[in-house]
Amino acid sequence: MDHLIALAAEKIAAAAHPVSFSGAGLSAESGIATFRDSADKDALWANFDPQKLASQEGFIANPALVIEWYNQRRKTLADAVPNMAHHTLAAFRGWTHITQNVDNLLETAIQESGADSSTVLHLHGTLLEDHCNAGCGYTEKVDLKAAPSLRRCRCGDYMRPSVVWFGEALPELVMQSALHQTENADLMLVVGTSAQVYPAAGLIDIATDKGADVIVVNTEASGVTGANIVELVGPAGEIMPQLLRRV
Ligand code: BJW
Ligand code: ZN
Repeated sequence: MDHLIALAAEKIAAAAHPVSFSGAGLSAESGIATFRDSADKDALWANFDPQKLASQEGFIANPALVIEWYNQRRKTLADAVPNMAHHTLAAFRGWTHITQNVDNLLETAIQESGADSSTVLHLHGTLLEDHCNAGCGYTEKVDLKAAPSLRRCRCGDYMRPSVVWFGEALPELVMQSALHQTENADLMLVVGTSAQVYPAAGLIDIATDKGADVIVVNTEASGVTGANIVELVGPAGEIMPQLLRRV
């Protein structure tokens, strides 16, 4: 493992346009449940049906249930703090951070380090905001500790979390920016994602296909090999600080 960390650190130090691409595993050590980590007994999709809770059909069938489920997750997030993996990404100054996560822990870590957190691109939206389900354009910031129950927008339709459900398009400008950054990247650090959900996971394919170095940090080995891929197996909160020390 030590030689792999050294190799990955060498690649990071040499990169001119590095980006990170993260998923739920990045926030797992902050107490935020993953979706489909087989080692995580609290993994969300092991205990809840994604079609009922993270789809337009599910919301229409039982909007109050969906809002209450998101509000529970918001309460957990309100008490969570960034872990060493977030702090390590924050220390990589000048990077673009593409994330599938709907929490704000990476921004918090970046702000705590004194840097500008607008470099974080949220492909699947955020728990910190609601918008009108009819798409009238109305949005509201949400207090994580006191998120409102099911309520209506001023246009009459329901308000909902500003996250991307299955079957919905990713925010267009964010996706465009992530694509642009990935196409220009010479290194992608992939942290804590099962890379099963598209189009987000397609960014890893783009980076790999164009010959960028790809460093994967995950508790489970993916088995993917290639000349440009370095896989670091273990908890991100332990591996990432080791990487940083070597860069
Ligand atoms: C650690 C660790 C530690 C643990 N350290 N590592 C068939 C084939 C291909 C595609 C499709 C298909 N059928 C349907 C689709 C499309 C669908 C899709 O990809 N489905 C797949 C599941 C098959 N995609 C969509 O529907 C997307 N939209 C779309 O395609 O739109 C088309 C369209 C175009 C134009 C107009 C209209 C429509 C939208 C996808 C939205 C995903 N939404 C969610 C929920 C967000 C809201 C919420 O939070 O509730 O996003 S689902 C969930 O998965 C969430 C995540 O961001 C996303 C990715 O999960 P992630 O982050 O990878 O987490 P896990 O749990 O899967 O993995 C964690 C990893 O961490 C594991 O590998 C662990 O080992 C590791 N780990 N602890 C390091 N400490
Ligand atoms: Zn509205």
